Amino acid sequence: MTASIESIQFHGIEALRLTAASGAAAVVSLLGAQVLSWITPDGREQLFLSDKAVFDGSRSIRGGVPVCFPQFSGLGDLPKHGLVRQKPWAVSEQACREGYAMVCLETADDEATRTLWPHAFHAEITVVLEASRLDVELAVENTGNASFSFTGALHTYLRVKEVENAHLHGLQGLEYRDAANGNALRRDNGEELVVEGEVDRVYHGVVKPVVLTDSGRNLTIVAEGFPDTVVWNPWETLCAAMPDMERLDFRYMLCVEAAVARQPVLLPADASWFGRQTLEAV
Ligand code: TA6
Repeated sequence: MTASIESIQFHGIEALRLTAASGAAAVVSLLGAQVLSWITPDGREQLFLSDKAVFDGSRSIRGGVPVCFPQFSGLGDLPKHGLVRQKPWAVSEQACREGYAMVCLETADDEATRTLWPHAFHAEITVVLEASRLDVELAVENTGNASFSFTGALHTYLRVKEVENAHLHGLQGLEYRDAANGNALRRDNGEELVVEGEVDRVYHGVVKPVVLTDSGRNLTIVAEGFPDTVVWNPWETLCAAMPDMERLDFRYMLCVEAAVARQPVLLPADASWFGRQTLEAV
């Protein structure tokens, strides 16, 4: 099998399907530059995508890897998670080489973004699919003539068979902001994180890989350029209140997000920044 990229319609929107020589496949939508599916060579879907997700651009697509920029969550006055989740992005590059497939999508400031955030920027998402591995990279360039600062995230929704049986390793000893408990600053003393209720944590200074173990599957999650890792599961009550989630969907998802949240990035004019999240099924 050779690697390939084809244009497809996915839930009625424009998207690209990437296939790697290993048999792995991924779908990336132009709306939001969002990875919506990632299937490893064993045929297993690794990402959660809600059956009630909305694809008409009126809200962000619930699942996959939403891109949050220039604001993570409610860390500022902008709409939650920033300005680019519901934006149409354009394909700027695509290539298949030596068994892997790669696409780049780009967007920039426009009248709508400048009304809310008066800065000139260029943003690019690069997705590389290779063997059992998926890389998603966000690059931001300040194309204006004054500095700006931003926060952001790759808000990855991982699919799990049963969240209570999933274990996250690699966060022990780290400090986190507990958004589910009044934003208290705490330290994680547990050997592993098992989700048994609402979890909404921003872990700081994550340098080691985080490993998700779930029904016989190990997924290694490595971030570069993103110093924070967010772990989110809305649990029963919040999930039931979300119009684009099924009542029991909280059991089948766990967000492990590569984020820059605690310390915003200060980007001078003409400067660039990038951050990457690498997921690898092992
Ligand atoms: O990243 C975690 C978080 O900020 C949670 O607080 C939760 O609200 C989630 O993102 C989803 O946000 P959304 O705007 O997509 O509903």
